[in-house]
Amino acid sequence: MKFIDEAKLKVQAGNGGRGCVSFRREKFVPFGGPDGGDGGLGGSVYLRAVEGMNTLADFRIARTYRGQNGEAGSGNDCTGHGGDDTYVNVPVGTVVSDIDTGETLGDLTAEGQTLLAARGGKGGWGNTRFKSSTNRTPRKSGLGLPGEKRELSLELKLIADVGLLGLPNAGKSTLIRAVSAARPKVADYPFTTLHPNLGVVSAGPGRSFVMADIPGLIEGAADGAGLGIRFLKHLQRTRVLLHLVDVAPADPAADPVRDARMIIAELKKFAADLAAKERWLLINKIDLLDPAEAAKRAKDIVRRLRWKGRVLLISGATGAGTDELKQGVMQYLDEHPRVPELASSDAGRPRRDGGSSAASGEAG
Ligand SMILES: Nc1nc2c(ncn2[C@@H]2O[C@H](COP(=O)(O)OP(=O)(O)OP(=O)(O)O)[C@@H](O)[C@H]2O)c(=O)[nH]1
Ligand SMILES: [Mg+2]
Repeated sequence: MKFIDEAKLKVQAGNGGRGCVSFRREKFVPFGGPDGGDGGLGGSVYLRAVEGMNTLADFRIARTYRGQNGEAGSGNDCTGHGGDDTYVNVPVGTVVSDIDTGETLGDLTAEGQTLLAARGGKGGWGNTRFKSSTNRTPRKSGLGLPGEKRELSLELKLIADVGLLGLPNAGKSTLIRAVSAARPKVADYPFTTLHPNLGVVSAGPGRSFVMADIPGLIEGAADGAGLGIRFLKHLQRTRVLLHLVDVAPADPAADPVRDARMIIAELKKFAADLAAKERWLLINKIDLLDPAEAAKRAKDIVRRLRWKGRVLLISGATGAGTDELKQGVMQYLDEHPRVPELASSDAGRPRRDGGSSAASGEAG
């Protein structure tokens, strides 16, 4: 399925039903009085995060999701039936904002989490409600209130624990294939990977984490070169970045240290928070050299980069060093639990100002 991480949609909650004007008419009950019931509540529209959806492709065609209208009230003090709510499924990791105000309404980060996107209109009052000592035969009733209407933008930021970073051909997809069941394409040309892939890495019984493989970065990515930095946002929710460096690049002119610096520079240009994240250096493809030579080159890379963080020598092709990597990452994740970015109570409570009047026009 096509990978899409930005989309727009409209939500329109149901209108409240109108109130009823009716009088009690019954044998032996003269002047029965008003008995018109209230209108029913309009159905609301909710967004709901579901597991197993990894793209916003379903929203490629912008459409309006509507709640059902409430039914009108009726005689004998019967309140109208409320309209059904509508649930729109979105992938876990979807950030929802209101296009008109630019306000972020919520961030659906957990399976089953819901967000009230448009509140249904209240039903109008039936004439029973208008009776008073001076007016015992009110012929008045309320119209239902219109349901809220909004235009929303959705942005998917995949939720992974670990992100892979590196030049095209650094071996990112090969590594995720080696440690998880994800099967992204691997080939010896740049930009084999065109969109992010997620894989679940098992590090022992009942212990696992999610790894994200994204397209390679090249110099000028922050300005749009190659596939640009469009996919870096999918690394923003990770807790560890694994920076892959090819220890023996095929191109003799390539300098792994210069390239690694370039990647770090692009990362900084994209977002400070991403550059400040825990980052480990993975010296990859060590199977191409004999162990002594690989160790020597790795030492040289670390020294020239003045790398202070964790360094691991691995080979995605043979699997060398990947067990240590899995265990190391798992331990780090255990020691650094995820901090919720947005309080989950924010979700499900959209802005109230001007909302229920829903007078805001349907833009664009
Ligand atoms: N010898 C050896 N070759 C590797 C290793 N890892 C990857 N390769 C080769 O390097 C080439 C690129 O590998 P990919 O996994 O597609 O690289 P990538 O980083 O995902 O590249 P993009 O998707 O283009 O960004 C392929 O020909 C792989 O077979 C390794 O550990 N050892
Ligand atoms: Mg790849």
